[in-house]
Amino acid sequence: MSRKYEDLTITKDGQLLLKKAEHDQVETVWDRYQAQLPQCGYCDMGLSCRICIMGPCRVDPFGEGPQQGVCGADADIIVARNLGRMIAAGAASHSDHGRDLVEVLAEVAEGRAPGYTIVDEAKLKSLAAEFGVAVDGKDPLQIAKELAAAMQEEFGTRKKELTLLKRAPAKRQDIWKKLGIAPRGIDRETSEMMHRTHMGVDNGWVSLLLHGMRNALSDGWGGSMIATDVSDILFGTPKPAATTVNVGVLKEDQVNIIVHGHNPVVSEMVLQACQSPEMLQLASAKGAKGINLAGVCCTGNELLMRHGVPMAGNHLTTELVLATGAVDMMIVDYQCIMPSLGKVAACYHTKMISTSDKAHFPGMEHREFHPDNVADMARMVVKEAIDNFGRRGRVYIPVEPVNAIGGFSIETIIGALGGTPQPLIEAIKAGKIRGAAGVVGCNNPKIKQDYGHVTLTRRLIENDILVLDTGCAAVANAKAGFKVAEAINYAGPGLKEICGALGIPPVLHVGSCVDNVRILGLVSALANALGVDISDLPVAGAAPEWYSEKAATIGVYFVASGVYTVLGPMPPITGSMNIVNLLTQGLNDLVGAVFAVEPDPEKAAILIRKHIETKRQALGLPFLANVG
Ligand code: BF8
Ligand code: SF4
Repeated sequence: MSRKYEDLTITKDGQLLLKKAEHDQVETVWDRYQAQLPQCGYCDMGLSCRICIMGPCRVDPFGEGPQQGVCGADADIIVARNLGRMIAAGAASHSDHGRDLVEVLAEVAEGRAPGYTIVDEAKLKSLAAEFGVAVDGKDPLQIAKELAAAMQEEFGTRKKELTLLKRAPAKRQDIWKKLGIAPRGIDRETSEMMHRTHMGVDNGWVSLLLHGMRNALSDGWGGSMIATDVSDILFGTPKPAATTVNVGVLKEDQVNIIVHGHNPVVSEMVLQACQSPEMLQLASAKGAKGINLAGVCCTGNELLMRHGVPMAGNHLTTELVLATGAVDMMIVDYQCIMPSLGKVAACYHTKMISTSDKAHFPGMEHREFHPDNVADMARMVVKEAIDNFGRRGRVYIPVEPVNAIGGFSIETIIGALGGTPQPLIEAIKAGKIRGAAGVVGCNNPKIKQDYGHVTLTRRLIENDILVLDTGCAAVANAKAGFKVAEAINYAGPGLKEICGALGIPPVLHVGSCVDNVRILGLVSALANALGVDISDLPVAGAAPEWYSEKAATIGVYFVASGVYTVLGPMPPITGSMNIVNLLTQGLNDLVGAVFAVEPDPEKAAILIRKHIETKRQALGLPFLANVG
């Protein structure tokens, strides 16, 4: 295929490795995307339904063909049901990840998870207190046992509401109660969404979307929040640490192991194994200068945040990183792992290992990791990676890595501010920082890789808007060089002054996708300090290149929490103008925030800046009347 690599990705490593992949006749996500064009217009608009076997059905958007499915569902019902199921899948993914961590915590408490410990005891205790678990006089393992049991309860039916909703400002909690969307149980809301969207249950597009918000909130203030907090308890609450990013983090003279996926349960143990003297000795005996563990996607982000482990790339780089020929092993857990990876790896010497009982892939060897065997399994696979080092062919690592700082948990951000959000509030009030934006989410071959994230972020910081980022957006911004102290030179004068004084970059890496809840934590702290609701703050969210169901769920819980959110790619909703209008306008009356869709990041930046100035004006703060 003849094409310009510059049209597919803004990254130098991506462009060079795409060329290499083409030379090696390796098919990538961009080739497969091309082969799918034109994609189905009905599906694109959300107008096709395959929920039952009277179908599949579709509604004609031009009014000429059928306007109802076999069951009688019209465009509004079909679009709402499809969106509802998308939200349910996203919530289920994050929340199941959270459940896996709670199970590890329970096993640690019982002494059945050798290798894991309680790293952040203070967080264990504060979380236990939130869940009503008495901590005085108890040893940490006993607290962990009771906390894990209390958290497991959250997943089922609690009848009232999730414990962590209390972290939201009181005004926000009231809105959820009034609308009847305060989530009751993490699994319950997902399960109810699947029920409601079965043929012949909920056929009200408004009630379906309201439940969609309840379902998404069960992730944001439930499953994902638990995932982040329990990860911090088990592996440490992140602190700023230097790291490096892009494919250049691979080392020609070392054993390169890549971890991919989301749950740090496996990758943390792989890291320990890579650092063990026994493995380092083995590597040296095989002629390697060391063992270089690097990450991609969110498992990578988890390790980057807590240990400064280098990051080889984000979603669309996951195949290309293998095309370097330098990866001796890729170890995957779950989510966002393209099923093509085994096939790509087969063109090189890379050994592919899948580790989760719930995630199997073609072309990978399956080694199931469980809490009781994980330390042994980690050593075993690292040893295999070392053995594989000698099988390498020619290696192509075409770029130098870029420096970055990660590890901005909310505790760290507040700590950097001197222990209270007040200095940030003062800077916002004075207009030195106009506001803050969360830039989050994926890569998607429909958008030039990283262009959306990097362009939007550049425009925001230029205009004195502090950016917090997560997931693949965070990796994109790190590759672009926005995460070093010197990056204040990209920022506007006010943001430059504040970040310069604090010694932090203008773009703060707050973690993986489940860590978007850290952003919820920060906006709650700001709102509480100001005595307002989240929807009153000069803040916004953006997912400029999103692709996944999880990202859809994050967007919905951001909006339902009061954060105006701009999506790059259009969700499959344009088949129902009722739904488009509700999501982009009507929700303002219900939750005080809406979605906007704007694939052009230059224009998305203007939308966000306008929104932030409007909120500043409403708060009685100095505002700019003419933006854009
Ligand atoms: O959870 S940002 S492509 S890796 S879904 Fe996936 Fe999207 Fe990346 Fe992380 Ni999040
Ligand atoms: Fe068709 Fe209705 Fe079945 Fe959907 S639920 S496939 S619209 S009959």
